[in-house]
Amino acid sequence: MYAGRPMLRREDAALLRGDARFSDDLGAGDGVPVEDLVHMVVVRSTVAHGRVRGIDASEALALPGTVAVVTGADLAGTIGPYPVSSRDGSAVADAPARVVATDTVRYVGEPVAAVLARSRAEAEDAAELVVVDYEPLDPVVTIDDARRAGSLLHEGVPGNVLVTWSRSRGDVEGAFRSAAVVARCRMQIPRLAAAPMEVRACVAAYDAGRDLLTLWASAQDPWRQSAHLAATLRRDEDSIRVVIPEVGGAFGSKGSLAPEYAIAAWCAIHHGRTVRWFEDRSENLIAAYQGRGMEADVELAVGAEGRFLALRASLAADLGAHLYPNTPNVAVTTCMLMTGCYDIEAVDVRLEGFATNKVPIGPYRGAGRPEAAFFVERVVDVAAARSGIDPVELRRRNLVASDAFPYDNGLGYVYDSGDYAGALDEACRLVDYEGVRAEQRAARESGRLVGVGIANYVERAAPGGWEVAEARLVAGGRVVLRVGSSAHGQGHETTFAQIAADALGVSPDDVEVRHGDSAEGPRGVGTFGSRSVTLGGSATLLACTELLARAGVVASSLARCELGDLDYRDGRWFPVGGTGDGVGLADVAAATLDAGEPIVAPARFDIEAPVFSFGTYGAVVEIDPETGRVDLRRVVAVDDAGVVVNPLLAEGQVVGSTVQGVGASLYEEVVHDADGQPLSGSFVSYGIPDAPGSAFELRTALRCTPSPRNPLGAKGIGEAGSIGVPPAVAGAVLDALAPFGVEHLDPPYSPERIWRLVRQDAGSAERP
Ligand code: MCN
Repeated sequence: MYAGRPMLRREDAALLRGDARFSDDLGAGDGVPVEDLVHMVVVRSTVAHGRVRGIDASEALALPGTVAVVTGADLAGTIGPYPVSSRDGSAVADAPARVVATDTVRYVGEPVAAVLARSRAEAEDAAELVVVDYEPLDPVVTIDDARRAGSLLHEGVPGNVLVTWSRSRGDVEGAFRSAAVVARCRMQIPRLAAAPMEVRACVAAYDAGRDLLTLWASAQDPWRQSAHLAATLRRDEDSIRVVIPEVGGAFGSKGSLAPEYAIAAWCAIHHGRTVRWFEDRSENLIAAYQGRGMEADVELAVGAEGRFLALRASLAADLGAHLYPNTPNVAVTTCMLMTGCYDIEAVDVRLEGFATNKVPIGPYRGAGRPEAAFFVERVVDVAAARSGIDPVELRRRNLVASDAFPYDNGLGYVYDSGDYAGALDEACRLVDYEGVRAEQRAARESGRLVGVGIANYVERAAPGGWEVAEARLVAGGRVVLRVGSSAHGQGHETTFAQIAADALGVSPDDVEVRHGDSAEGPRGVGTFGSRSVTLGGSATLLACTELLARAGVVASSLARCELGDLDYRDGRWFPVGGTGDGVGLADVAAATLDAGEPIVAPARFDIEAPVFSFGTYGAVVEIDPETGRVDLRRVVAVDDAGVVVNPLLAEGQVVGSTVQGVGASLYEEVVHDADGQPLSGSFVSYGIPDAPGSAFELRTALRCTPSPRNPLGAKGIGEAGSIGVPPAVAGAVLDALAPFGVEHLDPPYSPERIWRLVRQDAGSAERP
């Protein structure tokens, strides 16, 4: 068996040698027509809310290098809005994102025009000379601004409410009336930027003779790019080819088509030139869709024995200027996970998603689940403090029991399988819970602030219903596997080859994995929501099983016997009990290729419902009361993703997502001023963890509770740390600050935020 082995990534050699090709590296050798290539720079709104009175491009056009300036007026009529769907019972207003602003701009950074020029430098110079005349409108910057509705972003969207969702089960009011303790917590999670190492980049070319648009793009998969291109450019998907080269990280932020890619594609078609675009870091931080940005008011009713009787939550999301295809889904996912890992009979959850004058929200690693885990785990910590029950003990008393699956959480999800108590116990052991508590008692006596936090999470993984794979037997008995999932750092080529090798009884080296070209292989769904192994891996298993069945029929005819008289081992069929060389996959390949009837086995795997990964995270911190600096000493990550195909890569996913979770906890926050101007447009003002900031001790463990919903028994793990870390670190920080009587503090836990809190409290303590 290759599944279960910690195999090294076959992808790494090219990356480490610098041979990998990213979107901005592509040239003639990659099939890009470069003879008539132009560079594009996007002119962006400098105001958060305003009317476009006019655009003067005359000076830009007068520069010798300028090829064209296109504005909303040029695009109007030939470019449409994004398709937006409502899911899981949400009500969604009619405010789809546009590719380019025409009359009104709704966020700083929104594209208003684009310049094409011979070189990037000339395009940048020309873009500076495009003069846009704005009539300023009142900006709606915060959720409170949106609620007040003094200024409306969209005609026909009263109260700036873009999305609503609600669901309840049981007697919530009665449970609160009979509660021994009620915990209430009001929380805010700031917007975050995905900040992938490679920013967004694309090349668009148009072959007028074949009416074929080709887009090479840094994106998570070709399928959503081509679907969104078809919708926005009003073209048939058959006349679009999307190729995804190597991608330097996406973390959810390259799922929907970037408006800039659509503009580049439009320019390629209408100007007959190959168009190259890439953004700089500031554009990425300002104009790529962002994540999180939610507020919550959560109450938990706790009975006399420490049992959770009911949870009531009112959530508000800062969705930004308009809706990308998956903007509504993120906040709805949060709502649907608001009971977390706990068995809570009565529940009531409501959501309002507001339009604000900021770049739209979309998925960012975790996409709705970090918000839910944070909101639930924080209110549980507050309940523990108010009821005087140890936070671990309170959690243990309320977990969904291992024999209660499938478990209906009352909010629209049915969890498939779990051993929540097992994960909690292991995390407590790894974090040395009792030892840290003892250290904390001693530390407090000498004025040191040590804290430990424990947080459970459950994660809806593998959404989207289905995925495809196609296995093809090629010369030499090798197998080419085309998968609908498209890796952008996860290591699918290694992992899927392991699954295929087991199904085919060959070595992973005999399997070549291909993905990322919409012109090749069956149409798939893509990579997001930690779905690829569960869905794409299962489709791979089905395709390879089918290939082997068809190859066996050919092998039996080559061996001139019944298939039942053959044994299959290591890529060869042998007569049962017989000796000799038998017939190999290579012989079958030769025979079928000679006959012009290659064996091609496509498969589609449909899943009845998503799978639910889970785990427990722990964190230990020490806070310097003089400076407010949080020293993150230890993080423990106990994750259960069912059957894991490659434990090395799965652990890599945990490490990466943990560091991102630490960023969300300690450093990261998109900030706007009162006019809606972004103040975090560079890595100077938007902090992400650096090497010293990632030097905490990390202890990981993978547990295995198989999912009954797919033949591999797998669940997703690609987002685990982003979900589990923030509530664990929050718990540890607030635990350290317990002597100051603080129940809750919003992230990020910057030195300034903590220093202010400690000082305030010290001040009040000194007052008579
Ligand atoms: N794996 C496994 N067994 C399982 C589950 C996962 O061995 N049961 C391993 C496999 O090696 C697989 C990897 O973990 O390649 C991730 O698999 P999975 O959990 O199925 O998630 P996806 O492949 O669908 O990846 C999506 C997920 C998401 S949603 C984000 S966001 C994310 C992430 O993956 N963005 C990433 N990881 C990233 N890693 C990199 N380097 N770059 C990103 O942009």
